[in-house]
Amino acid sequence: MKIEAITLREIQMPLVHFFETSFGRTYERRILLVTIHGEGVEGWGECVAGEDPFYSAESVDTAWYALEKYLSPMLLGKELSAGSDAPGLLVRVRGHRMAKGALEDALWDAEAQQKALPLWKLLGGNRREIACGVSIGIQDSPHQLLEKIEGELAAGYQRIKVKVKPGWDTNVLEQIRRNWPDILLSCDANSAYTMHDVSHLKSFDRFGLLMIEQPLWNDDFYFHGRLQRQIDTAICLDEGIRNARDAEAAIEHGSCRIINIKVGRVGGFSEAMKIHFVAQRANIPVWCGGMLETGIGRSHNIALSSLGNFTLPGDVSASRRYWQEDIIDPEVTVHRNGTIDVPQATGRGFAIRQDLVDRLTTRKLTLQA
Ligand code: OSB
Ligand code: MG
Repeated sequence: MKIEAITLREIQMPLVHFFETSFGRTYERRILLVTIHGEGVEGWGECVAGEDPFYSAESVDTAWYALEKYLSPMLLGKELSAGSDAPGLLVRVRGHRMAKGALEDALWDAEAQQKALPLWKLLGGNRREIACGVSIGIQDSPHQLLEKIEGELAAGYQRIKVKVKPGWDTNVLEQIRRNWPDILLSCDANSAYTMHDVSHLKSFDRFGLLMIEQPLWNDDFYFHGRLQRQIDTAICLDEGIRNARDAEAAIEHGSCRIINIKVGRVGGFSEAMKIHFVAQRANIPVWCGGMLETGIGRSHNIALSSLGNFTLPGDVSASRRYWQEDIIDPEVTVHRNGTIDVPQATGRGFAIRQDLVDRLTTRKLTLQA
């Protein structure tokens, strides 16, 4: 497919409920969307960078800059046969993985349409449905958190993950376990602890958690290995895994027993799949993380989650948990047994609500070949 034009666009969408992690609270998302135009096909990608550089160094604005000045020009006018062509063409740019991921995923999205294949099939997936969990942010009070958990369990979600930080951890986990001793429960610290907290983290073992996600520094796996040898709870790395090399090194070093794969964090589907296979060969289960995506990123996450080693419930959940109205049709819904159907239609399997996208757009730039 010849890349004729690339459109960058920023949309603004308020969250149904604020989302708070150890690094801050978000009420409204600013989201960068990428559209690749070529030979009558439109491929869409969503950049998962946040409004601020708090989860990683990237933000909406750094991604826009990288996409406008460097990454889009590297693809414009090129004759590309597949989404997997993108990483090689973008390799000269260091970092900016979320920006690259948006572009590469748009290309896979276009490729699936052009080949009239469902995206998940193009990626090599084989699941008909994916298992879903939810990530629940820090609330104003533990009571509010318990109410939220009750609602999500009633909706059928298979695993509850709560955000933790010093001061909002063992106290809330204690209360959760008192109410629900047997549910699949995990926690995510987004790097809120240090090696001074080892004995505190060790005390989480009593909660029988499925995992503790990224307890230490965002760029570390050396000390996570040291921590993993001192606690029974499985460590899951999120921020710390940037690529398949990291995954291999982290596994070899014993830094984690589980990996969270986010397609944007690692720079696109090609790298996400590599990580999936590295983990599979080492018997390390993976699951698909979320970044408060609109339906576009969400549909891509569903496709990725259909691969064989995504054996744990992910953070990919229903559109209505995030948005009053999602920008895809139909929106993503979850069955009472906590699963999402993998769509059988070609491409991403969800149509773009173009009118709604246009109404939400706050800036837009089309780059021509
Ligand atoms: O660490 O997984 C994370 C959201 C924003 C940034 C980082 C994370 C998250 C989530 C939310 O946990 C997952 C979701 O529901 O999309
Ligand atoms: Mg995380």
